[in-house]
Amino acid sequence: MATIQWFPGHMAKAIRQLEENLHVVDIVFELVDARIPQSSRNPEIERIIKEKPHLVIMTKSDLADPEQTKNWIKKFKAQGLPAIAVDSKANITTKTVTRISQSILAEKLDNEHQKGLKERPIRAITVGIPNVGKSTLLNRLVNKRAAQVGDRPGVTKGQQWLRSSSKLQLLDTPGILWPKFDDEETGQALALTGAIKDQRFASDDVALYALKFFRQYYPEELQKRYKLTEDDFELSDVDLLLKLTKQFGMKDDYERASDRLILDIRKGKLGRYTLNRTDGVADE
Ligand SMILES: Nc1nc2c(ncn2[C@@H]2O[C@H](COP(=O)(O)OP(=O)(O)O)[C@@H](O)[C@H]2O)c(=O)[nH]1
Ligand SMILES: [Mg+2]
Repeated sequence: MATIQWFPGHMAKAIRQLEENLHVVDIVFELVDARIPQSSRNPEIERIIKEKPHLVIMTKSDLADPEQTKNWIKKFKAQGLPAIAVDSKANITTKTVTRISQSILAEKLDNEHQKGLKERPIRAITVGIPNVGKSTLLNRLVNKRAAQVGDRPGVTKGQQWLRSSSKLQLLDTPGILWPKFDDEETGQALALTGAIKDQRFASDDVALYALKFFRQYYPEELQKRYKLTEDDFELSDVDLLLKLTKQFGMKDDYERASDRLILDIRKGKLGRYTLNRTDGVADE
């Protein structure tokens, strides 16, 4: 996938499209990466979707630290935001998403029922930054049948509703949000998980960030994977990276070694991890 360059014009257009689509849905599924529930959020989202019911779906939870995921769900709830964690590859995901959507919208659906309106499926749109897992979740929810259930007035031309079940249908075009990375740590967290591929983030900087992070939060995984000794843990991050470079048989090519370390982490070779720690997030 080509890197998306976000220019103000792109952003404005994406927001406009999303705002149009909001008129035809009952609920917004905001996708965030469970490993970086804060860094993968676009801070504008709440302002854009306003009063529309809103469910935070933490994707890739199979890669995230389960304890942290639980805490994140609590944190979102404390902010008045219902949140769930999913693995989009798992079958159960469709049922989970449908059930929680029904419970969030229970009052609205009940009211419609009281008024004698016919039962109808919940209409939803997925939104999120590139690579957060929008297409994967959509495919899971529509079970690849990608059933088109016809045009509806107000839907941007060319868009279709995809049927998930008799209870849920989704717009086929997700809303794309841009990541915001004006502080270094957010940028590095996005780069380490593969959310952004941007030359502004040099591999060795990302690798050093990763080493520092894993030494602090998951030292055993780091030790196991690279057979580190106690002395290795006394080294500076830079010296540890140089040691790993030699260990990988890459002489002094620490950039290549950085790429290897980053790939190992993305693939989960160092276990499940959450980069945005709940203990570091201020309660709101
Ligand atoms: N492990 C895991 N990988 C996922 C999950 N959801 C998406 N992915 C992977 O994340 C990458 C980006 O997913 P994609 O759906 O294309 O993201 P999009 O750009 O938001 O549409 C792909 O390699 C997916 O296989 C998930 O729940 N678990
Ligand atoms: Mg996609």
